[in-house]
Amino acid sequence: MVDVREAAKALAGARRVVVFTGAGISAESGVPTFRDALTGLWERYDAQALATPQAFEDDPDLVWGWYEWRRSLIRRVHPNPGHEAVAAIEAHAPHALVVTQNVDDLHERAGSRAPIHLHGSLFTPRCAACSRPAEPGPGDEPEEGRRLAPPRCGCGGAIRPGVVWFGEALPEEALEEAVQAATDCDVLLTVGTSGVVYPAAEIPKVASMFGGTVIQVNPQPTPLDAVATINLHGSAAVVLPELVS
Ligand code: BJW
Ligand code: ZN
Repeated sequence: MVDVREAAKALAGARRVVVFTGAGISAESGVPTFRDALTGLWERYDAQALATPQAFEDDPDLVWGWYEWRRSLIRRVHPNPGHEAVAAIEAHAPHALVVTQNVDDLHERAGSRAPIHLHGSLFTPRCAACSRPAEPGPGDEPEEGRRLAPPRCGCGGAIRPGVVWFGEALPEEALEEAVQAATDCDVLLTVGTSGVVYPAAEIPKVASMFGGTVIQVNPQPTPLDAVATINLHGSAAVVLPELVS
């Protein structure tokens, strides 16, 4: 409670704020976190192995089916009070930037202006061969656990999800903007990330190194506990609204 008040005060007094989010912020909307993603009929697969260029090359129908299933799930869910509190923080701070690792669009749907998507988006497919953007399509609503052949580009290449897989570079401008904002910020609020995927996990560390106050919201311990000035152990949809009320 004391920590929540201290965190709310730090946020209210900050000129420059970065909100850095991971899968945990969307959990209470009904989106499984990345490390919990393979439940139900996807259970026998390993998310870390599916989210690679190699997996798409080896079995495009399996990987495309997984992503289309996730995209159809995102379409059916709604932003939660955590996303809404982030949009409120953004509206109140003189300078605020939302940096998300998430590939869903729930920040946008909650009213965040232009969140940076460090790991891309489920809604920006492109050709795996020529990189030309493709239409996200009406959504084939594949059944859970089902393979689905990816559409083809005019060049003959397979359409792939517009996400950043393991071993791929993050979008350069997005990463630079996020690192610059972390360098300059008074407060960085990190929410619902396990903090184990790099280079994204450097961002709270950069903020701390350059003198920013780091506030973490997560029900579980993470490696970022060591970096955070204030650790709020709770869920995003409960704790974040308390920071803006
Ligand atoms: C709640 C909650 C509630 C639950 N409220 N909280 C340095 C050291 C070691 C390895 C590396 C390194 N640098 C690079 C690497 C390799 C690799 C890496 O980091 N590997 C580690 C796993 C060891 N990184 C890469 O490969 C990156 N690329 C790269 O480095 O390229 C180099 C290069 C340069 C130039 C040219 C070419 C190459 C790319 C990383 C891309 C990551 N992509 C993914 C998949 C995206 C698509 C998809 O979704 O399928 O992004 S992986 C996955 O992890 C996804 C997420 O954005 C990301 C982070 O996960 P996140 O968001 O933290 O989720 P979870 O599930 O891990 O955690 C959820 C958290 O929420 C938990 O803490 C819960 O407690 C909490 N929670 N309910 C609040 N209600
Ligand atoms: Zn093409």
